[in-house]
Amino acid sequence: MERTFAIIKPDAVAAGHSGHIIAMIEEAGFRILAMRSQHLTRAVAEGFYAVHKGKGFFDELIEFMTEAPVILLSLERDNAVAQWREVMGATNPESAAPGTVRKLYGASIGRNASHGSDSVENAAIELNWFFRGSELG
Ligand code: FUP
Repeated sequence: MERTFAIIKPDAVAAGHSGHIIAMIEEAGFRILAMRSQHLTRAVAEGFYAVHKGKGFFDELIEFMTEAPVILLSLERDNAVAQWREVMGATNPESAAPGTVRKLYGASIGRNASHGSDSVENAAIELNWFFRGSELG
């Protein structure tokens, strides 16, 4: 079993798509270990995306991620990191496969409806950034 970290981003939550995205997660065989809604502060969003600090899209990314509440999830299944990235689709919704979260609900590379960790190592870091050990079981 493997764990990954997911965010249903402000655009998808505000548009009322979180229910369907959670259903997609469950239909793809993930167990939801932890889940909550949170309106990210600038400090939390900047810390989470620290790796992108200095890039041209950073300020826009932080504005977007703090504009409305998100849903944070800890997900478990075999090969969870790669499997969730497959359900999400490519970063840019234009290139995402049909039926993926980003194809269905993303508007642009910036406003792309969801986040997923890109490695098992980063999943552990990101889960620890948002959840207490006692919440993760
Ligand atoms: P991903 O792992 O698919 O979330 O993509 P990245 O880690 O490359 O990017 C993180 C977030 O930065 C994306 F979800 C959206 C934003 N981004 C942009 O806005 N423009 C870019 O050119 C690249 C990323």
